[in-house]
Amino acid sequence: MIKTNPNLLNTSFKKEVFEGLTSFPKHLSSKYFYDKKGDKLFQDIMAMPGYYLTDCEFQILSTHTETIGELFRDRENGLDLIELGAGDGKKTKVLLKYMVENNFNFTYKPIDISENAVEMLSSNLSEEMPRLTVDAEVGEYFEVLERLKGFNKRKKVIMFLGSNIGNLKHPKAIDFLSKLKDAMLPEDLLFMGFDQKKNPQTILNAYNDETGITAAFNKNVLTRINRELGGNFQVEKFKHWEMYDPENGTAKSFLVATEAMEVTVEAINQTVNFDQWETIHTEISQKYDDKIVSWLAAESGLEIETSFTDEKEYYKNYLFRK
Ligand code: AVI
Repeated sequence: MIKTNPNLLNTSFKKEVFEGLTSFPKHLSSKYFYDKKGDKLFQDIMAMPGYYLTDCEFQILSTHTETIGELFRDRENGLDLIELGAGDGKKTKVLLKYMVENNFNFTYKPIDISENAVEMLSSNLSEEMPRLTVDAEVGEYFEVLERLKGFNKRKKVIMFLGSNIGNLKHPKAIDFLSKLKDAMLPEDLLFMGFDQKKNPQTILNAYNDETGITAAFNKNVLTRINRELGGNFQVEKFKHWEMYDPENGTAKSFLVATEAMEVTVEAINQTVNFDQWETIHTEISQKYDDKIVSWLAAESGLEIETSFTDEKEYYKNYLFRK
């Protein structure tokens, strides 16, 4: 059984779309990329050769499975392995398999904002790993964090992979990490992926593929507004634009209006005007180095216990304690 919070999404979607489209400059949150179509597009992104993040993290988890697994283990009372933003769980399965085969006493608790992703993962896991205990939940991270506090009966290991933290600006990331810290006990662990700074061209290529998958993913927020909030965006009149600032490590995605237009969104009772070349900022994908991660950890009251990287040192997984 998957638990869903009924008052999720629709009201906050409406509110945030109103706020974002009536601001200057305009913005929309990337968390609204993810509906059924957006989930599928993100799967396709993860399979693109240029989107190196997935392969790098998969390589880290596959190379260091035993070391990571044994750091997680509690032989006395077992543990709850809580994964935020679990997605399709492809990378986590390597660890789960090790833990099941080595008789860990644990429950896997995947949490994702996408009901569709959580359902697919749960049914897939029950087929692939029938001995695994899965207790899945649909929810937004910040709201789920509150509930994590009630989870204090045995060791918790919280996982947040995919450099999902990179979709938050630093102040929000610190807020998020601080809330995770508040939900943790001294024996609990936090295991997170952080995409690293690297050749700016490699980063730009990852977010600007020639096949147009990332563009379609970015534009999916407009398609959702059309369908769910009665909008009439002419999606093809927007151009996906990516930029990367190597100084601060921030990649930014935009939708740029290729001509002046008027868009109506019924649910928010608004007609929104676009000048030609006006932008909607939709996503940040922050890139890190050890200094930035240490700073984020210190600001949030966390300590880095250890870290793991891939062959090319494109990506790192850090293990934190409070
Ligand atoms: C989910 N998140 C970490 C991805 C990223 O790299 O920022 C989303 C994404 N956006 C474009 N490509 C992938």
